[in-house]
Amino acid sequence: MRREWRIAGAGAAAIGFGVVATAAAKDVPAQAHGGAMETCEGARPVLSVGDFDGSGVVDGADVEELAKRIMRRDDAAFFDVEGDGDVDSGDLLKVARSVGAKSTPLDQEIAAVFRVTERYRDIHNAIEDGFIPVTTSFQGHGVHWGRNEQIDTVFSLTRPEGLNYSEDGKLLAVFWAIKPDPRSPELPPAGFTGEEMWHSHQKACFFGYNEKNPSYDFRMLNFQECVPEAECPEGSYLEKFYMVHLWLFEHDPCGAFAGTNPRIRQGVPIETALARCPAEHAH
Ligand SMILES: [Ca+2]
Ligand SMILES: [Ca+2]
Repeated sequence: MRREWRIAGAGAAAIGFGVVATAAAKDVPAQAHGGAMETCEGARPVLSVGDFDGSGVVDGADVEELAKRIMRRDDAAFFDVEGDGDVDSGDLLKVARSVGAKSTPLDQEIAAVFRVTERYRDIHNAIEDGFIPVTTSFQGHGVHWGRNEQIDTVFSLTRPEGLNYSEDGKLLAVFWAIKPDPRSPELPPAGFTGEEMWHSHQKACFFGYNEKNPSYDFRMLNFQECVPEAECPEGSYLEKFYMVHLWLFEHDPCGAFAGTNPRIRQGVPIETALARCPAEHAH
């Protein structure tokens, strides 16, 4: 288990991330409008009420937890019940006023995901659990990290397939990637309760992905859709998969399950992943 820790802790990768982050943030113009980087307005909190522990109701424990987070200057979008991009006294007031309010099944599912993924805010824990970078850094996404194993047709709420990190290793989101069920390949997985937010990727090639000898440098990786299987290195090709993000850590003004996050400006334009697709292909 310590093998991968050693790679991550070796210094080169971690220092490299920081350098790239600075350069990319300066040099790459932000795409503020249209396409994958649309601008969104209005408050869209992750949770409908501040039942952070998923007990079913907003209670004193939730107020106390939020107060602690504010003291620690924790900025996880999960705690931003106002959905305005900050975790502050406004959120605390809102939660304190809503004590007694019941959370939805979706709120409780999201809280369960937060409980199991918060430890990945330390990227070394992700590496220890077998996550490796699988794409380069994309605007609106960051770097996708996946578990070093084959994805399957099963949605597991508390065992997500992947994590989105910024170029300098800040956890942004959690994602699930699921192969189509052969019995109903045109339908996305059932997933969360009462949400339709899956998108699909076709003929996807993860260039540079090497399950046995992974690279921890996202700059060595690329991801493209609409690639003929014969042109994709063995073990790096997926005919089709469904995917959904959950922006638990980096506030997404387009919603907790939005396909992209306009606040993530660093990285290459996501459109480059679709360069080989027919023009009508929508991300
Ligand atoms: Ca609670
Ligand atoms: Ca807030």
